[in-house]
Amino acid sequence: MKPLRFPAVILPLAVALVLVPLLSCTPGAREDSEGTATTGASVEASTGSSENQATAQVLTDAEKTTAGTAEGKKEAPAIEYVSWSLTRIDGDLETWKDGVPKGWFVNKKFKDFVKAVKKSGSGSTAIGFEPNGQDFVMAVRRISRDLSGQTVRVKARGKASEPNALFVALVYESAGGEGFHSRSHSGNGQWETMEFEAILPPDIEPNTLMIRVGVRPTSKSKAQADDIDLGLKQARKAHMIDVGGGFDDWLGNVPRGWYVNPLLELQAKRAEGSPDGSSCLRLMPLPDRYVEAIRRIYRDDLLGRHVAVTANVKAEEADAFYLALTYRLGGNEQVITRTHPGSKEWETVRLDTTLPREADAESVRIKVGVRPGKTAQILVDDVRLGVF
Ligand SMILES: [Ca+2]
Ligand SMILES: [Ca+2]
Repeated sequence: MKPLRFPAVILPLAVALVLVPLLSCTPGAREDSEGTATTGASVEASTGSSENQATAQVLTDAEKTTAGTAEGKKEAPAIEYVSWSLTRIDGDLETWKDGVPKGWFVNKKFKDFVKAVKKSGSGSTAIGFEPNGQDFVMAVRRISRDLSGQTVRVKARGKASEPNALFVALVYESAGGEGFHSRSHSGNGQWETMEFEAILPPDIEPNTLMIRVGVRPTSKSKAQADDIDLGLKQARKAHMIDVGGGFDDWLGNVPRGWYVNPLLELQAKRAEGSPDGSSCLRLMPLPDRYVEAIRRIYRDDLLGRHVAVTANVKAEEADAFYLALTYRLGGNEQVITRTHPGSKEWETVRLDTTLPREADAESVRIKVGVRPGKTAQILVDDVRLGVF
């Protein structure tokens, strides 16, 4: 537990209680297409003083937890971070010897049907296949590493002008028989990525796992492939930090630990209808104001770390809801946002980012809100913060 910052809190809180809080509209962030943006200092100016009331609440929560009164609280499942570590399989196909790409095997009888081809423009080399009318004309890469029990992802770029002609496949033998996973090219005549994931059984026979890329016997026209890769799934579980994102515990009109501009409390209310039967936060849009709930995160052990924020959200309009993580860096407000597609379904909205070491630790906030000019209500539940 990090030490409580009473001196930093009490003074602004006292100021906030004496002065009428500056209740101007909470501005939203300007965003670029990547969903990240920098806003001016106006965000801080408009929400700063009154928000410290929420700060006091955060500290109350911290004290309660220390005192052991948080018993019976549901432990939120950890957020996972999935990455794919690539296994070397010489999938770039740039080096050829005796008519075969390095590291790959091509049956001698396909010698006239498999060729190195220069891709137009890029200058790199791909593999070209010509159907022979009776065989699977293909190149094979044997995977000697034991990948039993792993989740893998196979990707290949391909160009073909017939559906189901060009394919990339993963095959193996295990106690359960032969395993086979594949993806075919759409046949649209363009370069596209063929990709699939497979969970491998725990008992793959040694040296039976292989990737095959080629054309089926039924195909009629030439096809090409390149950039074949094999990724191993790595899933890391986050250390979870409680942000009171269940919206089941309210203090008056405000979810405990969160700040809502008092003028907008009617727009951010407790509601039922969460998939797990619990309470949630209902956001009602306004024509000309952002309506949002803000959670300040008072920790300095997040700086320099990868953090992920998720929220379970139901929205009817695209781009109406936003989940944001904001912090100050060098005097500028940094904003990372993600939106809900407006599918009318509960969906997990997730953002990932790395907080810079130089960021102001006390400026980190999670925001859930609805943009101005929208009409339909938004339900939000289960806001979670994980650090990796
Ligand atoms: Ca290549
Ligand atoms: Ca809830």
